[in-house]
Amino acid sequence: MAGVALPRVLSGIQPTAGSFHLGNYLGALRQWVALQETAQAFYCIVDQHAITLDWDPAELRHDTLASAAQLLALGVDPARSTLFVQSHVPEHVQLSWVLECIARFGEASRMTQFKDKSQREGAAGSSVGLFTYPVLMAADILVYRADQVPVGDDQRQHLELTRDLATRFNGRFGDTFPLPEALIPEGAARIMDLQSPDRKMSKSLPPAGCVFLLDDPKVTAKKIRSAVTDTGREVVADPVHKPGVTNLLTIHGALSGTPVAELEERFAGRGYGDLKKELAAVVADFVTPIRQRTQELLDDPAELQRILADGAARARQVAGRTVADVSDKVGFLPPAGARA
Ligand code: ATP
Ligand code: LTN
Repeated sequence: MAGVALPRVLSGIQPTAGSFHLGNYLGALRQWVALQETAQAFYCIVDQHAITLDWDPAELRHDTLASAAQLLALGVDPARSTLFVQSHVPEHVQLSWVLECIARFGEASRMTQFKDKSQREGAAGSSVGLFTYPVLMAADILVYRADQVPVGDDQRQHLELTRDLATRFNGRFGDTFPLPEALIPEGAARIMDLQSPDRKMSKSLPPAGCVFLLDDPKVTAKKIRSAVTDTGREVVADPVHKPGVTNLLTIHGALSGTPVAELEERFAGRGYGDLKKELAAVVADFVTPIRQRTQELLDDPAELQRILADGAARARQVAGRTVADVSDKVGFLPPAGARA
């Protein structure tokens, strides 16, 4: 690879629960780990995005550390990737302000995630931060001039906004940002809730439908046993008529590395109960070492903080250069004594 620059990758995850779930892992985090081999990766725990909905400060602090521990346990390697906390790198917010001033109110209003997440309080009662959330996400990406962004399917629209903002900035101020591409996995881009298979698995829905990585495997087995399945008895993938069974097959296939067609053959003539039992075992095998490693890492919070501080220092070097360039291009007067 001598002489060939590695693509730059950035992604983020919110520390909004004590544990990540299978949707996060299969939709995004699994790609984070794989991409370390072929890219220069920046991975960010987006605590500033986590305060766009109501939050508890003590929980946020705990969940930020627990997120770092899980990412390391899943295989993010701080020697190869830059792992850090968003609020430790103030350049994200600095760039975000500039992008807010070139983003249009109309385009931000079209974001479907805002429409979904503002449903509870209504648009009028939601925070302005929830509204501008996608612009901060664009800044997370563009401040590293990232080429690729591994995310689940629900983030497609935010990536399009990011590309639109980058294009507009480049058009007005000269070539500054590459246009980042979303890397969305085939097959497992949208893992569905076990209780409501028409909705994506999410920590904001009731926990019965969400398989958390740090759940005790006995709890997970129960959630899988109670998963909503469909009428009929055949174990076949059919997203329209059998969304529940299809989701279980997708999770099994993605975790065990078995093509869904092969699973259908294996379960021919057997019922949903057999599929659920086997899936519970597959999930238990996967989470057991991760739960253990996460706990070991959480037992030494000082070491976790050291890894995050080191990551933030490395991230700031790159982000600082972008903000200096952007500040110059948009006409901010440099403070006296600042180095050119
Ligand atoms: P919430 O559902 O509460 O909004 P979240 O579970 O989506 O939160 P995020 O931090 O917003 O968590 O997402 C982290 C990553 O996980 C993103 O790349 C997102 O696309 C991906 N992701 C989240 N849920 C799923 C899912 N059900 N299937 C596939 N990918 C998902
Ligand atoms: N918006 C994303 C989380 C997120 C992100 C990012 C993902 C914040 N900043 C930058 C990729 C790149 C979400 O809700 N899942």
